[in-house]
Amino acid sequence: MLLFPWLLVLLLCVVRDCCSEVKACEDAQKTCSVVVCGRDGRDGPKGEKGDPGQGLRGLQGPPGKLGPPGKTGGSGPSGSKGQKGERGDSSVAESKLANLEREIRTLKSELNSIRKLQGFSLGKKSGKKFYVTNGEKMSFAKVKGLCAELGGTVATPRNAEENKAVQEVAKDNVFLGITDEVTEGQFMYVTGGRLAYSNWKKDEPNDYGTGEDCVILKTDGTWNDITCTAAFLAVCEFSA
Ligand code: MAN
Ligand code: CA
Ligand code: CA
Repeated sequence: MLLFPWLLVLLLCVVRDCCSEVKACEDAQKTCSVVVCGRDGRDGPKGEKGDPGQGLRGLQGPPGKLGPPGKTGGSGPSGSKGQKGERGDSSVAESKLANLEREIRTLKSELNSIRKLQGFSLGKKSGKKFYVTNGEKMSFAKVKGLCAELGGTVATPRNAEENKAVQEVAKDNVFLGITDEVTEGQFMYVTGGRLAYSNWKKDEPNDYGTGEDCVILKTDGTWNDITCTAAFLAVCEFSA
């Protein structure tokens, strides 16, 4: 009979342990998807990977290096139309312009008449040179300057016909646009180029005395080399 109370105590202990394990197992089932309960059971299979933790993230690193420039984008849409500008004084400018145009037309017409009259008075012929004199005598340098000022050159006959034309314009000895100033004995046109025609008087050119580098057309139509500083008639040449 003494054995009975001990067995009873042992039985109570087993029941209590069993109940506490069942309680723990029930708690675990609330948080875990798979819980294998049982006393001294084997380890269950590995659970699925959990969601990322909620712990503190590391500090943000420094910004990376600048990337290569991107491609130029297409042009954007055109902007909206601007406001209407203030009224200009174009009407004033337009009337001034119209007046100037009228004046230019009148001047052109007058210039044309003057040119015709001048050509007529000089016996100007189309495609031919014409020669003009002011009747004054001066050094070769002055003749050259005067003719250039008038938009012409010093009279330079390049054939017998032109030589005759200069002779008729001038009733005195005339400087021609020919010198041997560059190379002694080698007469050239002052406008450039070697002599293509000449009408030297007998025994000329002779570079007489201290030297003669300019040329005159004498009244008889022949040429003589003469000093450039002497004064002779100025005759200028223009292309018709
Ligand atoms: C003067 C000048 C010279 C010319 C001789 C001719 O001295 O006109 O240029 O050569 O006469 O005798
Ligand atoms: Ca000479
Ligand atoms: Ca001479």
